[in-house]
Amino acid sequence: MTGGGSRALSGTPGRSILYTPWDNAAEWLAALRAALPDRPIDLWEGSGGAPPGPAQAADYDLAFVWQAPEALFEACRGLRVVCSLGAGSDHILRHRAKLPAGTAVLRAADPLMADRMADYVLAAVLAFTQNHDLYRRQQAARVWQRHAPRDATATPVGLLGLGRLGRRTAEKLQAAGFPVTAWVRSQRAAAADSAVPLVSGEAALADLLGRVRVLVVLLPETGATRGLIARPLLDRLPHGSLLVNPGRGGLMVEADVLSALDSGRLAAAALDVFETEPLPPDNPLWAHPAVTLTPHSAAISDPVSVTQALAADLARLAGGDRPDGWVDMAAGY
Ligand code: NDP
Ligand code: OXD
Repeated sequence: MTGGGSRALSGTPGRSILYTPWDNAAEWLAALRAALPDRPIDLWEGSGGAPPGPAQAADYDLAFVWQAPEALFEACRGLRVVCSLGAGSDHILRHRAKLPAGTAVLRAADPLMADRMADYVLAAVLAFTQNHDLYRRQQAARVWQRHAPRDATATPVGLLGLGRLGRRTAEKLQAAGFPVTAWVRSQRAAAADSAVPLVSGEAALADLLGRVRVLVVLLPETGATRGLIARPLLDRLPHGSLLVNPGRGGLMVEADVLSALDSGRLAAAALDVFETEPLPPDNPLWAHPAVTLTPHSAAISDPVSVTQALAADLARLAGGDRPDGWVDMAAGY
């Protein structure tokens, strides 16, 4: 299972390269050096490092990246393991043709990130059931008028994806009283997760959509999920539903989400991810009154917590065990 990755990481540690477009590259470097004290780690150009020469680039066997440029994968021909600084791996897999054969891809399997995501979703769902948007508008107009909340037990939630983040999210929603049903690719998790009813397949998804009031999207973006959140699917939701998408922008057709909002099919949408990020200033989602928009910040990666999770997974990989953040290249997540 671990293939070239486990061979590469046993024996003398090689050099590693770090690429992050975020403004805290120094924090990431310090966290990685603390978590992997035996490994020399350099910063790629653009993260504050100097451009490596071709010989130096070929020396890197391990990369830590978020949204790295293609040039990094073209130059680093000795890579055996590529680690995502986030939970998603799509930003690496889009360069898969450039990865040396047998390269292992790991993503951050960090419990703190799962908690952050669960809090983001719970906050969005509670804002909907507690009429926060309506009261904010009333406050601006100095209107004193009460509205009954939607009770949690009467607000069924459909959760697309029950992976590491989805599981924690389901737990927090259930603890708050929301009935949750999850849609997954296979039924293989069913036995291990009797606490959350699971469905899979297109017919079950169509049926689920008719029964929920809130749709939460926590899927990876793959060939099978891209563009899924589009008009045919949204039209199955009851009028006045809530869409929460912290999964990926490419999962939804933005024009369809806008038209579902305008028609009232969706009463509100909490969106954290977009087809183009940063979201262009002229995108109509910015100004839509029923949209709560955040800048891909639902589960921000914490440098210390993420690097500790990755270091633990690299040790598993070196020992021949399956890492928690193992990415199945065939499945695409
Ligand atoms: P996992 O890989 O752990 O889980 C993915 C889930 O999606 C699994 O339950 C899987 O089903 C399901 N799935 C995948 N493909 C399909 C399909 N074709 N049909 C139905 N279900 C499918 O992911 P995580 O929970 O860790 O994260 C989910 C996503 O959240 C990430 O991929 C990333 O895009 C996004 N994310 C966003 C962040 C943000 O700040 N906005 C932060 C971190 C992640 P099965 O159980 O059968 O395998
Ligand atoms: C992601 C992340 O995968 O921020 O989106 O970790």
